[in-house]
Amino acid sequence: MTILPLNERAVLAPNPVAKKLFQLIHEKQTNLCVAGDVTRCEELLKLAEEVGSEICLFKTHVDILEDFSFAVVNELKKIAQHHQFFIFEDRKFADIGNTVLQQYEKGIYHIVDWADIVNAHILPGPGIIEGLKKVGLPRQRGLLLLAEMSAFGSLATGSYTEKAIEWANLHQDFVMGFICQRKLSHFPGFIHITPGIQFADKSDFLGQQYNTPESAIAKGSDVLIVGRGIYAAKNPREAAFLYKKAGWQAYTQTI
Ligand code: S5P
Repeated sequence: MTILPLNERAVLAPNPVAKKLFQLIHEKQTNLCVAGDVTRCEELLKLAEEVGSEICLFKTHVDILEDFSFAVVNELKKIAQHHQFFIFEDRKFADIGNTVLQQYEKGIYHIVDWADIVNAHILPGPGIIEGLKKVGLPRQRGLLLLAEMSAFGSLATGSYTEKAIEWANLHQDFVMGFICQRKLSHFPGFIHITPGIQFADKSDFLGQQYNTPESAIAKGSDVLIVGRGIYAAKNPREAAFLYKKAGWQAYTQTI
């Protein structure tokens, strides 16, 4: 199989964030996403600043921040602008269209105001995509569908995964790709983003299962999400550099 270069995939991507993300990965030469799963705003901003030069995406779980205030997202946006990366709020929406639309736009977090990318489970049916799209598309945002999960015993397999691909195809303007464990679609405009990455592939004893950067890329992933492998490392900046290097080298061997 021939894999198109990222700048050509940027041209083919219908979603505006996917387009910019492919181009950024190509120019910055990094397919690394750091999961900033820390619980204090100061730690989150410090981590973003430390790893910013090595990443294309910074993934947040804004609802685990114990001292959340809107200032943190404003600061994060400044860091993202300075270091050139996109912000992905890992909200994993999972309700009916009318509810997720409000969760995306309203509440404490006003996610659509600052997150370039969010993700959603497809369990409630295609209405979840339509609800999020109403709010996100006019703001030029992108949606990733959770087509597979990294955790042991995940039910997102088989026909469930197939449905995610089918509904993504119907909403290519807003759905930019998948959270998955391998390449799912041969449409080059979709991006495949894979969590559960560590150099030492093992488990965390709470169901998480890890692949190495090399094995995830060999299975067709485009972007690798690393959480504890980086933020829990003695030196997160150095760890991010090493994961970036491994991910990028593995990618360049595929083209
Ligand atoms: O299937 C999934 C989907 C996601 S988004 N498995 C995951 O682990 N994630 C997220 O990726 C998870 O919520 C966490 O933020 C990150 C993995 O963290 P790590 O510390 O295990 O690398």
